[in-house]
Amino acid sequence: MEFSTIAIVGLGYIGLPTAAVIASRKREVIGFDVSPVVVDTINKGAIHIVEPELDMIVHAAVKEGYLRATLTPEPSDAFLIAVPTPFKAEQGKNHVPDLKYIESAAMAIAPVLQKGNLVILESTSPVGATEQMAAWLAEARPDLTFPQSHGEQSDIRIAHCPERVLPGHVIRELVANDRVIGGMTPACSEAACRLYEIFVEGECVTTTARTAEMAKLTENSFRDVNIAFANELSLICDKLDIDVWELIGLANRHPRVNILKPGPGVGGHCIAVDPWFIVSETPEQARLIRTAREVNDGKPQWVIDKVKAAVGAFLLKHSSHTAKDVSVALFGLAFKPDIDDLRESPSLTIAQQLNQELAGPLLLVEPNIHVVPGSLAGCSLLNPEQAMARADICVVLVAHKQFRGLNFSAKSSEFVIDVVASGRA
Ligand code: SAJ
Repeated sequence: MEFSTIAIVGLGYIGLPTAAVIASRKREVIGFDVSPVVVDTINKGAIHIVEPELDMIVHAAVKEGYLRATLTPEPSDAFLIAVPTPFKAEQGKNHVPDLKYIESAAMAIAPVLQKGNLVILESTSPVGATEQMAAWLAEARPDLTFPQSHGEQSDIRIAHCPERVLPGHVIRELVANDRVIGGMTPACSEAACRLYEIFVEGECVTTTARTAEMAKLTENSFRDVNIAFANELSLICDKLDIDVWELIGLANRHPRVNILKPGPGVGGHCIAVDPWFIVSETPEQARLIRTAREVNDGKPQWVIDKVKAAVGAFLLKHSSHTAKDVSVALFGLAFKPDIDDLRESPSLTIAQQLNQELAGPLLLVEPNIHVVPGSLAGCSLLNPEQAMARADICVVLVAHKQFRGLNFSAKSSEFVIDVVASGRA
């Protein structure tokens, strides 16, 4: 199977880097997105997201004519769908996945599908989503045959190949990571392998579409459960007056123990979301996975309670002060170290809630942003030294490199809450 033209549907955090990397291998790539701003930006050779190295690769690919973006899908040899899979808004509390963007993507490409095309779903999806997408395509194009009805003889090949790249390292991981290729039939897997071999240096391992869907959910659930273990230990150690970081360091000296790091909670758009796709389909079986989500989701409130208790202790020690006089500095707002991404950040949630509940000033330190987020309007954005000088209570929420070695020793230890042990990094 030859792929001279490849369409990427959805030019976000996964679609755009994938489009750019394929284009850098000198294939014609047509990126399709519903946002005119995104399409215009890319056609100018620029990017709308923050990801190291991506700007250079997109710029070169557009300039050399291998990558262009469009608002309307065009006929191609392969279609790679990388759109979001959020929760259903009306059932947000039940965490039911919403396939509406996959459905729209399928409907958008259906009119231009041709015999011999390959369609790949890359979006992280609940088990069964690829079969559902195939059903929507078949309904829209009764003149073509699909794997669910015609097996190996189908006109259209369909596979699920989940993305697994780490934000901040996307360009390297897109090329280096192994890929799980879940074809609806072996011929579908074979076709998808041929496509990924254009740019992937890792191994392409084939399986079924359903197993590939579950593999991706499993990877992120594994990490979530392991982070929950560390977060639960931090609560236990706090009660028992044991230093959790020392404890983890000691336990990790065992050759078969590798405990992850506690923190303010789990953020981002993947690990805090994907495990629910398993829970929502198998609620009775997925007990550990659900509990891990609950443990991690409960951590921001634990931090908030700690800060409020420290404010109370400060007032007891300083009888001339009122709650309005006590200033709290938060070090870090991003969802993980050394990035500027605040979306779904537990530290941002903590900041927003403290901003509502504390009477005194809230000082923010986030070296990766230059403007205070709208939801924290009125708070000051300071550098670490300014915040340390002005704050009565310091709370370190993210282990950004700029916070390494900060010396809080001038403050009484009960007024320094270092959730990520930045002082030891
Ligand atoms: N975190 C901790 N303690 C740790 C490690 C992480 O509290 O020891 C927190 C981080 O601070 C952050 C959250 O977990 O809030 C998630 O960060 P992360 O670096 O673990 O992962 P993501 O969300 O940036 O990317 C994950 C990756 N999945 C796995 O490592 C299994 C990535 O490979 C996936 O492609 C990505 O999800 C995705 O798109 O699904």
